[in-house]
Amino acid sequence: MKIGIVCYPTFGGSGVVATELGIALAKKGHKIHFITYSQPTRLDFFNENLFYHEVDIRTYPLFQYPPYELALASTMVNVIQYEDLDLLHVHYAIPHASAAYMAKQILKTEGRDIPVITTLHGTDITLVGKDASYEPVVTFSINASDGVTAVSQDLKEDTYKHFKVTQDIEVIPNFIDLQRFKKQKKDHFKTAICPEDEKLIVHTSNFRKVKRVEDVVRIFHNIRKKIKAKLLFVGDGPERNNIETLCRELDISDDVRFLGKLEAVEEVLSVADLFLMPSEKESFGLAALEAMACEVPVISSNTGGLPELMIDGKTGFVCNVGDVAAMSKKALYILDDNHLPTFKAHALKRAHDFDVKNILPLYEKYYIDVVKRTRKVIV
Ligand code: GMT
Repeated sequence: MKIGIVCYPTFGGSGVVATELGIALAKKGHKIHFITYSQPTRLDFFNENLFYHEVDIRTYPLFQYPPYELALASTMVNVIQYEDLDLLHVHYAIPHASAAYMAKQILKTEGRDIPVITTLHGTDITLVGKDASYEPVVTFSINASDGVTAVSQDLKEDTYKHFKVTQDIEVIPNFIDLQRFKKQKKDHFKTAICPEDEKLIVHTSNFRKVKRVEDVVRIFHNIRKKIKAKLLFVGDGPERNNIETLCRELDISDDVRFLGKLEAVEEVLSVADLFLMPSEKESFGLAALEAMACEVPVISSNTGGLPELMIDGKTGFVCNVGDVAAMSKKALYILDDNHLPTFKAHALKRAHDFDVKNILPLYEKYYIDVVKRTRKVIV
């Protein structure tokens, strides 16, 4: 098939999932056209089936806000027409689903009905989307899509709870490329970070409030009272300064390192003993799955789709949001050398359930179903 993929090209989970999906589809022979405002982070190599179309946003002194959605819709129209796409798959409802609706209507006037699939990723529903400033457009554009998927059952239920959605929502969970995300031999890195064989704890995120990064610091502080440990932060974002201040106040800065927006996160995960994800809300928790694929057990909150990914007591533990005491106690249990190898093995085993090989066919089948039920050409 010839498929257009629209996403945020940055480090966020939705952009990662969209890019990895496009790459996996291209490897199976589909022609994949990415339409974004800059090159997606993980799209940094040549493949004959992968194409990239940059949205050109022209500004003008009159525009206090450049009209990105219009530029995006126009690029969609051009790519769909000139590349003769069979399907448009947009990731993250705002503003991709509404821009897709506009593109679809424009193309209808020219006799083409392009099927549009919207994948909901989480914050487009649970945070930003349900805000009154976006809600009517989000509701409308979800209902106007030809197909809608959500990355967890919880997100599907949240969508029905917060929006008057009449569409069926198909749950297709996120996935992982186990060729890339696997434990690599990085002993030199472990020795450099943990010269005294300390246990290594890792957190990766965009450091937004919703991630509760402060809980990560407090859990680590409790762990370190009992055993030798180091904490690595991967990523960056608005909470970074507060977190650094808290580390100083708790006098743990020497054991905490901020690595910034690392692309090769799997190298860090390869030497980690525990991953912390205490989020307020998490529709799926892709970063936790990446950790599990690298044989790292996870302590997470019990919010959103995390209980669908984690197996409590096996792949790690699932605790109430904000229960730092329980998370600290359970972290120490996992990090005990008598327990750690079993948790690591269970984490890897669970990650295999989300192997791209298992999930990709679900998308392909869904694409075919949606294309079949959408008339391609209006006569
Ligand atoms: O977590 C974020 O703030 C980024 C956000 C995004 O849209 O990129 O992530 C969401 O989508 C990911 C991919 O489907 C999910 O794994 C994350 O759980 C989800 N984040 C939230 O629900 C907060």
